[in-house]
Amino acid sequence: MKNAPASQPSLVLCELGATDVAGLESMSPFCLKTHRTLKLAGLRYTSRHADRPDAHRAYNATGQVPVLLVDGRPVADSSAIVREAVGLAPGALDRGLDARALAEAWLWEELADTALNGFFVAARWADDANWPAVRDAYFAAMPAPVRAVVPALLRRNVLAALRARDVWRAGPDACWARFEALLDRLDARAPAAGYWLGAAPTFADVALFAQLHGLRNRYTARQASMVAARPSLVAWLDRVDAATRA
Ligand SMILES: N[C@@H](CCC(=O)N[C@@H](CS)C(=O)NCC(=O)O)C(=O)O
Repeated sequence: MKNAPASQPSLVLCELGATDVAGLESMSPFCLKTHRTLKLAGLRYTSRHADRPDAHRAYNATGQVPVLLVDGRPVADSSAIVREAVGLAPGALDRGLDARALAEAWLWEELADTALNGFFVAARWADDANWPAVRDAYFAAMPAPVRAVVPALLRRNVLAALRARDVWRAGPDACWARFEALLDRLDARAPAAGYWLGAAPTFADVALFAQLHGLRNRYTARQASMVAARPSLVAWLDRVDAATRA
């Protein structure tokens, strides 16, 4: 905990359950981003798990996770949590960044949370090859009669949202061609050594990592192999993983 501030408030991360994937703290990329942000910042925290995101609605009117309770005060939205963590552990998440690089770090964070996340959601919910395993993992706790109906209805809503986001509107082939083109550019941009914006990892690394690393498991095997085909990107992802895991 080399970055740990001398004293810190109590931090409770309201999130979903643990996963059955080794080294993956959450199936939610935004919760994964929050775990790795807090770890990189050297901040101690505990988790409060729930089966559904809206179980934490008392702390976040949108019904989404993550929410971080800071001495009991709810901070909802992973980007707001990053800003909070930057304030709690000065320098730990934006080390070495001047004003221009700091602005760029937020732009990368935005790309991760919006563009990359669209493909992430499509991989989990829209890709027919992945859906059966994703459905079984997400809805295992649901009673069988409800499980026969509700996941399909939720999937229909998520697909409608993905079409509205222009992720799925032109169909699967166009979606995955765009994803591969984006991966190619990220692979070409990935640093040969060090981290996305320099020698030290920053919140930009963590945000990009969360949306890409969260795909590198059996639930999204097709997209995992797309990422695996980009060696510079994979080497950087592994460095970020090592730097933010402890
Ligand atoms: N902008 C939010 C997005 C959070 C988000 O999409 N969380 C998902 C889980 S990965 C969720 O709660 N989904 C349920 C919903 O949107 O109703 C953030 O950065 O925290």
